[in-house]
Amino acid sequence: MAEEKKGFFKRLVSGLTKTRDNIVAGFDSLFTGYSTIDDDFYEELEEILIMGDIGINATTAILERLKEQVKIRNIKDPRECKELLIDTIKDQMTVDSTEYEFENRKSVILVIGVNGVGKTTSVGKLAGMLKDQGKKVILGAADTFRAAAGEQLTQWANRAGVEIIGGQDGADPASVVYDAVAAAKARNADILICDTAGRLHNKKNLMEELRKIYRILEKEYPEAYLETLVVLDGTTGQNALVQARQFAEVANVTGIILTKLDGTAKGGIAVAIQSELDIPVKYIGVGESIDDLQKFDANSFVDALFDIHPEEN
Ligand SMILES: Nc1nc2c(ncn2[C@@H]2O[C@H](COP(=O)(O)OP(=O)(O)OP(=O)(O)O)[C@@H](O)[C@H]2O)c(=O)[nH]1
Ligand SMILES: [Mg+2]
Repeated sequence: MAEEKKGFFKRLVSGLTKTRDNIVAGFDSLFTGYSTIDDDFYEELEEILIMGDIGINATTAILERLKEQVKIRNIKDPRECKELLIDTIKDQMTVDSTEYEFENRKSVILVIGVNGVGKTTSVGKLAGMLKDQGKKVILGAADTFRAAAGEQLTQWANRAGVEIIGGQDGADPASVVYDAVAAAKARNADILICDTAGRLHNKKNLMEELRKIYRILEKEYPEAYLETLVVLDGTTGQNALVQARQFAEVANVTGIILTKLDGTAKGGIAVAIQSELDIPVKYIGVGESIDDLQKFDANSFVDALFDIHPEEN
């Protein structure tokens, strides 16, 4: 690579440009356009938040909190509200560090989601990240449905420098998980990450498949902590919420990986997911290469959204 790749925060800032144009531009005219903080001001703010995919629950919570603080601090100038708003959004999105417990324990991460959202890519990136932390990682190629899914994951395993346990196309995904668990135990792996096939359109099959996988994990690997991450495509906006809800109905979803935040106008969905579903966004993806995934951090996400660190640009 001729030019050194930009840091993650910078990639996030540039990735969120369209989202920023979508939401934050409205804020700026709001904060400078009003001379007093009145009902009209709040109404316009509400509209901007909802139009920015932030969701009804989060919008309501953010507004309540803001109104309360404006009163307590006796703020009169709308311009003084901006920082308060930023802090309120951050509070709304903060993920407890205990949510990453699985990174420090013997665990299995099951990665699920609909077609093409970035499951396999995220599994590869996650493997690279955890390996860099000194963990022994094994991948389970439990997508035996789509042709060449195993090959794609093998390439990621090579990039990350981790071992992969694969099945043949058409094999039973649960039997791949069985083999992967046996390998994880034999090699004393810290983390087993299982890729799965993307298909929600057939809910009954998916439920059946997940139930079988969970049963194997429970029986063969009870000592491992189980983390189920749903991958959502950040460019799909409200649709991502619908998908997350559907997966939460069939699996014990413990977190979200939100991908493709590079170049979407709908990044506000990251705020919505947490408050609408009460499931934390644990990782975000901002590109197609191995270092384009990071733990979600509310502070840097909101700072990137508002482009708060101009000195780093
Ligand atoms: N720009 C961008 N592209 C991404 C990101 N994550 C994944 N992709 C791309 O999205 C496409 C689909 O990614 P996959 O990882 O194959 O998705 P999948 O969910 O495993 O797909 P299926 O297994 O077919 O259901 C690929 O072209 C990836 O490179 C991201 O964060 N940003
Ligand atoms: Mg895949």
